[in-house]
Amino acid sequence: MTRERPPRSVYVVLPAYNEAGNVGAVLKALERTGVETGIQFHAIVVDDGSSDPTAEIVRKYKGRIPCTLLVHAFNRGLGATIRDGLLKAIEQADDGDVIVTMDADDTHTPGAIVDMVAKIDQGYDVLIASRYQKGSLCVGVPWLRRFVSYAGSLLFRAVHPVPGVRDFTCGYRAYRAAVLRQALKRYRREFIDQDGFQCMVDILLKLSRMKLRFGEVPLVLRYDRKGGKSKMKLVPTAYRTLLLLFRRRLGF
Ligand SMILES: Nc1nc2c(ncn2[C@@H]2O[C@H](COP(=O)(O)OP(=O)(O)O)[C@@H](O)[C@H]2O)c(=O)[nH]1
Ligand SMILES: [Mg+2]
Repeated sequence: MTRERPPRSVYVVLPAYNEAGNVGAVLKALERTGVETGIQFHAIVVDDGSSDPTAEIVRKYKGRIPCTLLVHAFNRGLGATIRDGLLKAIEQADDGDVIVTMDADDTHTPGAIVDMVAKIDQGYDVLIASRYQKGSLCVGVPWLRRFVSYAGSLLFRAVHPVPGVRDFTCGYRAYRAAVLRQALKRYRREFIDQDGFQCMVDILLKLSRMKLRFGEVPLVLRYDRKGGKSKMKLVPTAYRTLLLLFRRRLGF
């Protein structure tokens, strides 16, 4: 007789700043993927002081997919948003659950979640949807952005290698919930203490000091579907990320 795997939930943290035009499509895609795969999704949307009706759109989807909505009274930036979303996910998840972070702009397709969850079942702890794996596809990404990202990847691999990781900056990831809980115990308030987009790199570098198994799955990035401009400011983010890389390499 085959033993049934106990039901496991996947908590999806969605940082959202003025994503009223996109977040509904993301929640719909999660709902559809849940029906197709049997994965129990629970969305955690953090509306970071949006001036558009992001929160209202999310409330409309609450009956269709289990969903927690956190709202910042004013715009606090991606670092604080990811922190609040991850803390809520860690609070709600069981150790055997999976916690995912994903953009709310409808450029990340949920298929990668299915691949990442399968890898977690194989024994991996942290998975990245990577632009640098066979089978990845990036549609509509401006060339300068591609170039800076790739240069960053090469630099990270040379200066602060993490076995199994090529894409250090992509925010689309899956973590075994127990691992994030462990990291929170180890680092406490310092676990997620970077303000801007560099918070994602920082989380990865901190986790790399723990004995964990890292892996990647191919990313399909549909930048052509992005409604509105990127909120990531390339030059300041690249500068802060570089600074962080060298600080962490030197051990502080
Ligand atoms: N909370 C918060 N989220 C943000 C902010 N800026 C961007 N985001 C969200 O972070 C994710 C990444 O931003 P995005 O514009 O897609 O950057 P890109 O994918 O790097 O071009 C999206 O889900 C945004 O809604 C911000 O100031 N605060
Ligand atoms: Mg995006």
